[in-house]
Amino acid sequence: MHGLVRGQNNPRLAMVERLCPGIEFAEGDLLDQSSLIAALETCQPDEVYNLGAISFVGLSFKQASLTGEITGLGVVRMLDAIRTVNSGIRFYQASSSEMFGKVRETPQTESTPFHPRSPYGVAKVYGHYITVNYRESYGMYACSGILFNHESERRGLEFVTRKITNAVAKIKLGLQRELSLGTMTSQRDWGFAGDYVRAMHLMLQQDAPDDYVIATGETHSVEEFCALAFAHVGLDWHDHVVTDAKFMRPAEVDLLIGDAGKARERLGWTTTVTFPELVARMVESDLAAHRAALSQGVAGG
Ligand code: G4F
Repeated sequence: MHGLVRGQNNPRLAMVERLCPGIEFAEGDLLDQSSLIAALETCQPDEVYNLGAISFVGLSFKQASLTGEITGLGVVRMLDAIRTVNSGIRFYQASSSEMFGKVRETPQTESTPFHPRSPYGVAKVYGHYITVNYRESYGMYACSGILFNHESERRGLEFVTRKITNAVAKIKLGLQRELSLGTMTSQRDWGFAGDYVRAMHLMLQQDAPDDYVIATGETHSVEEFCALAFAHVGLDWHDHVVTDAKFMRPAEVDLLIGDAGKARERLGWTTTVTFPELVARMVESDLAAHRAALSQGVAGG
């Protein structure tokens, strides 16, 4: 297994090496076509998983054209690199439920029309359709996984789930007093990232390439996530959560809920972690990390 590393002295490299020992790394950047070709020539992979993106929706509003370059055009650069080096390489594109945006039907399926609500969502629609187009035009084994929100204790602190569980742990341990959030009414179909990675792999092991929705089929609001996370440590979220307009977005995706029936039927894919289990494992992980930092006299993030 090889990972693509971007930039000079990338600070995330050490973290990935620690979490996933045994991975080899190649340098490359989704903005630089020739670097992708060189990386593929070096690694000679059978499969390529393109998860590279500016993936934080909030940031995409502030850096819209860069998001288009990386999250959107980065996909065609990778597809062209594959065609140049070995068109037999199987390709997975990380498409997103953000493409559904202002949803046209509920639940969302592979045939639900897109109506993205952010520069990120718009760029992902391009990535999705260029993947479909290269499959149809050049016969490539290219799949698009339309993944709904997938979370774990490894989630970045900028995303709402980890922001909440990290704050819950710090509040419980007396390291923080309150938590500022944006829109509390947004509803998301939150699943466990490990289950979703299994789905990505399954997509590339089939006889023919296709596109699949990956989701739990349940939706919960940010408020519900907060309520469960605070309750897990015996606290009431009403006592600690405040709203701050600076975390609200120029346009919001109000409700997402996916129908993964096709993936269940054709890939045999199912979820293994329920919503309450997901919240609990994330809170427990942040509690353990902050307790460990406290015992070593270090303040955690
Ligand atoms: O955690 P979020 O930032 O995730 P979002 O926007 O749903 O996107 C994530 O899931 C997508 C899959 O559908 C991925 F494609 C994408 O890359 C990313 O992984 O926000 C979830 C909801 C939003 O409605 C947001 O407005 O939570 C709301 N929210 C409320 N307060 C907040 C906050 N989001 C963040 N990040 N921070 C807040 O303080």
